[in-house]
Amino acid sequence: MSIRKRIGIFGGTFDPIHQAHLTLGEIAYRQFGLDEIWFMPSKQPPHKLDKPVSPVEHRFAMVRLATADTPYFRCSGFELGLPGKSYTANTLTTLNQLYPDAQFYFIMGGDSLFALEEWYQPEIIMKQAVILAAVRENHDTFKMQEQIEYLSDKYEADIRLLYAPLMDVSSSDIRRLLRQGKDISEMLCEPVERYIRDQGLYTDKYMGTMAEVKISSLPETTVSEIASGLKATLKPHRYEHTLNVAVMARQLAVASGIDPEKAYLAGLLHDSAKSYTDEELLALCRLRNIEITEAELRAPYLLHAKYGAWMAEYVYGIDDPEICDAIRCHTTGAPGMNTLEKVIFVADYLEPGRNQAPHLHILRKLAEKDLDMTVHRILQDTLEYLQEKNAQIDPKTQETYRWISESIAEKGE
Ligand code: DGI
Ligand code: FE
Ligand code: FE
Repeated sequence: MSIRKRIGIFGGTFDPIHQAHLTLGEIAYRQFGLDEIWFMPSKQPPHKLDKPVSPVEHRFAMVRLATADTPYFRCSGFELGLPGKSYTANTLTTLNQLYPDAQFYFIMGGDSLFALEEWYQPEIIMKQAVILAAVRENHDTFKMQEQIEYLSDKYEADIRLLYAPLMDVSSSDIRRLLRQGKDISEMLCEPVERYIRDQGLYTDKYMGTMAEVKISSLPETTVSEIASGLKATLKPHRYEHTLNVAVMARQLAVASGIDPEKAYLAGLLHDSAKSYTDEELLALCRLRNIEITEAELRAPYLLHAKYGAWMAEYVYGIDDPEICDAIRCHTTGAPGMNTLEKVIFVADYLEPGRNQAPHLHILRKLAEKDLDMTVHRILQDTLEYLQEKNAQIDPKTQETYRWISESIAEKGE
């Protein structure tokens, strides 16, 4: 029997996260023998004056503080990293794609069971996760049992009741009490309470300026979320390679006068699809309508570059096409490749953990001085290596080699 990791997903606005949230997570963890609970703050909803929601940076920071001391709790920016509007069905589908060895348990309020059919693609939600419906311990659950039976029959859903103690705490109460200057220390964990005080959240003054608060993306947390996503999916040596490529790409970018942080992100994500087998890569590319060339059909591992570009955009929420392009051509190169693409191509080959290829020492010195020459030499060595191995050579690798040879010759004239 395979041992699947059991992960509870607890999404919400968490404005702010409070004791009842944490208790519910704790109970789910115990009652269902889960391995981890991921608290997932939701994206910023469109700004509404009557229902203001604190900026996602604050909500995320509070969840991070509240989960820090419990080893099986995790603050996850997964949903924040997905493009477009958040739908539970999409989030769960993507989670299952990214963590094929996990069984997800989706935590929701019991009352929501009666509205679940109106959610976006309820059949997908119920297929992708076990549903844990929270009910108060002493609550009469007869109606709910009926609804569970109905949904289970109709959707082949696996729905279980999550018995939570009666706790009279809600985020809106907490916000109101804070505005009135009341003591709410019982309802929040200490670091969250301190954070709210330090940042002056939920005071009248703060609510009054909500409209001006800039809703920024989360650069640092995005990077750390990407890194933890990669760490969870890649083998340790591959993850280390990824970090090495990111760091080296950043250095090369500085030397070449392009944006170092962009290079870092591209380096970080370039091999994100490396955890898939050849069969999986073929299947996933077909699923996403990604074109598969003859060469890729014969050597499907080449597809990790294209599929990695897809994952960067749709799984990790990278909306910069240049980053995705650099990932897409990192294995074969591409005629006409730009500086960022060259930087990733070179860093991938030369990062300090690599020790198999010939001429590494010379090439590492050359890379800081002449990027084009380095790309040229790497392609030369790669083609030689592939010929020796009698491997199928992707015409794109050859085209890139011809192109870079010509462009160096032109430069020399
Ligand atoms: O994913 P990495 O191992 O970090 O590096 P990569 O994406 O550059 O992949 C390296 C492998 O890809 C290496 O074994 C050489 C191979 N490769 C590069 N160009 C071609 C190629 N394999 C085939 N079949 N055809 C190519 O044109
Ligand atoms: Fe690669
Ligand atoms: Fe690589």
